[in-house]
Amino acid sequence: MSERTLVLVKPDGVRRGVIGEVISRIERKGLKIVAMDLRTLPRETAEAHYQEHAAKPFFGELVDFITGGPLVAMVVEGPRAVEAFRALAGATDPVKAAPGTIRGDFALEIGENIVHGSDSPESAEREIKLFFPDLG
Ligand code: DGI
Repeated sequence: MSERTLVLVKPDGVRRGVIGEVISRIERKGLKIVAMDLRTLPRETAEAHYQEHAAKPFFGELVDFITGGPLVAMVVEGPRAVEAFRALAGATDPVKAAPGTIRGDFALEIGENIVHGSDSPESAEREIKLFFPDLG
């Protein structure tokens, strides 16, 4: 059974020029991109997206960062897409992320870890509605 997940190439990934690299890894894995665009997030969308971190000390920094430049948002589909993309992304802390993963290969700082992938099918549904309200 197919599942969907929300993937972001965050502003650091766009600045670093790794959009193609991320897309290529998604495609090589056999996952399918079913929606995609480049956009700069309004603060309200960023705050809603990261609502589970609203009380954390790094929340302000996180919202500044994610709204600080264009990002690529996409909906990725495939069997166990949520887990499959998180495996491609690697651990949240890029120093701990295994080499061969996106974060393991391209990042060093937790606040600039290149990509986002939904952490559960429930989060994916909420995030896809937030980013792509017109997607059926
Ligand atoms: O789902 P993940 O992106 O792997 O991780 P998460 O949902 O725990 O955290 C969301 C984002 O918040 C993460 O990609 C980077 C940022 N973050 C998490 N922990 C810290 C952090 N940013 C800073 N500056 N400091 C943190 O401790």
